[in-house]
Amino acid sequence: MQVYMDNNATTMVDPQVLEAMLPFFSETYGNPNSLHKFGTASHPAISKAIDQVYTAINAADADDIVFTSCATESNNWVLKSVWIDKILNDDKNHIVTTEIEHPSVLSTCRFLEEQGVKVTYLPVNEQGIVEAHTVKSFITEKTALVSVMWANNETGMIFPIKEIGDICKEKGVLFHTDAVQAVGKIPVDLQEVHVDFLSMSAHKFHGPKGIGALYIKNSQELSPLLNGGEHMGGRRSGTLNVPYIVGMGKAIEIATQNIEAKMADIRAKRDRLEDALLETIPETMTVGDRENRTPNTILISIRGVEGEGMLWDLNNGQIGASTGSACASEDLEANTVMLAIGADNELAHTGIRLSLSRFTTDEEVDYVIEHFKNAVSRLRAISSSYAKVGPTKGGEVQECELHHH
Ligand code: 7TS
Repeated sequence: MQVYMDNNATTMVDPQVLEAMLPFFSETYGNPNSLHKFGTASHPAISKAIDQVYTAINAADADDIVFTSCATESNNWVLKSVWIDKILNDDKNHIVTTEIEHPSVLSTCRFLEEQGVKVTYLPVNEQGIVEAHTVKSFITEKTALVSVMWANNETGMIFPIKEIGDICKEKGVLFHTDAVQAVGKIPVDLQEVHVDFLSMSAHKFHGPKGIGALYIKNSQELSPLLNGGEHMGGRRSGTLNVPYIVGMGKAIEIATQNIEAKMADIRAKRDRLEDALLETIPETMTVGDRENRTPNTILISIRGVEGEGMLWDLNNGQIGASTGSACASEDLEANTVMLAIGADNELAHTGIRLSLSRFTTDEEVDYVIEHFKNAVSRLRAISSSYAKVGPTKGGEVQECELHHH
């Protein structure tokens, strides 16, 4: 048995999505900008995909959606273009974000700091989120943009986006949210929530990699990141990737259809897995209230067990998991989100992220529970830090600064 439990890193392409994409490689392959039939033949499929995307997030208008190559591009676009439009060409100089954004936001902010922009990185509370009043207290006259993720990739914790959106609207500050981990996992309704810019990525909801989108409220002014041949109305140049656009449309439609039922199903499996691990393995804890987490995510910490050792053991057992985000897993650093929420350095080296999908089965959950328990026993038996400290409280789950169940 092989079990993929790393769906926050990427997901498998749904076979129905692949099927929808296939005709657009070698049959309907014309450049949509061409005036002949080969080109125009793809127009209905592109329009349909745009409709599928804007409907899925309940945006007001098809014109509010622009396809990009990935969420990294969408995030770079918003941050760099707000810098150009509002900071270089206006009198603002400040961006508010959080300490635990994805690197595509954080490293862009660091780049902007080198250009002289002031950036506030808000710390998260012990639940791993930033509260709306904290955001409010850091907005000044000079603030051009607030950028706060909808849900965190490592913990699954959901940020108070509605409240933050209301504050930004009231203060007249642009609001961007990286909703990569929210779209397709939890309801995202842009009639309920005020957002100026929202980033998303198809490969997180069973679409292909290398295609994303940016929602731009009321298709407002935002300088292009890529200048070129006036594709997408000049907002994002580059020949449209028709098969991937079609795939993204199909994927978001499927992911958001009956989302409540899909969520309940994944949540039931996730909770069963989480309960089993917490109940049967002493001194483990998970980060953040379940009710306020995306229903597929667990970030579990196992005292005395290095995350990398655990990943290696799981990998030997044909289980794919992560210590945090795959983007950062090449360096053996402590989990930054766990540090941010107040874990000590030792605990922050023990985080394992398990992320399920709608394709995860009960048999897979059973297999992971069994293998996980055995892996922890094996690794604790050879762990110097665990031997030194030893099981505390006679093997009871230990109280500590992190939340546990
Ligand atoms: N934003 C968030 C919140 C993400 O989780 C990711 C990918 C991205 C942006 C980048 O998206 P892309 O379309 O450019 O690929 N996150 C992860 C992860 O958690 N583990 O591997 C990749």
